[in-house]
Amino acid sequence: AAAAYKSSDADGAGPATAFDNILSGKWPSDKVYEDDTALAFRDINPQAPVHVLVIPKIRDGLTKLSCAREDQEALLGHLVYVAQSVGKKECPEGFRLVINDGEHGAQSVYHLHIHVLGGRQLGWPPG
Ligand code: DGP
Repeated sequence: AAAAYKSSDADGAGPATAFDNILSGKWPSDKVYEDDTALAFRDINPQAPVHVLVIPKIRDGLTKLSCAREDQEALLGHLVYVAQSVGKKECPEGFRLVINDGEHGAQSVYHLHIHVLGGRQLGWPPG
């Protein structure tokens, strides 16, 4: 069974985000995958026909990728694994994973998330 999310899981490293409300069930989300440590749901403002966000259920300091600690390597690997499984299933012709980090990375929600984008031909480089 998936571990229940508690609002006290949010640490002092950053304010609560919209994703806390999704994890607690306060706000609805279109979930595509869930396990003990990861949740995947559709982005509210999709930039492609498939646009899914993969997040850790417990932020534990991961406001952004560059806050990662060495003891979180396995969790990061798991999130990438979940992201590729969503991409492979929903975008058989290919997809892109994106992690925006900080201001220049155009990050807006400070709870680590991997964007899974696909369902159309994507351009390169991104803006
Ligand atoms: P980023 O710029 O990388 O921090 O992307 C944050 C993404 O989160 C952005 O594409 C919109 C999405 N988002 C923000 N709030 C919500 C929400 O309440 N629900 C869902 N499903 N997505 C959200």
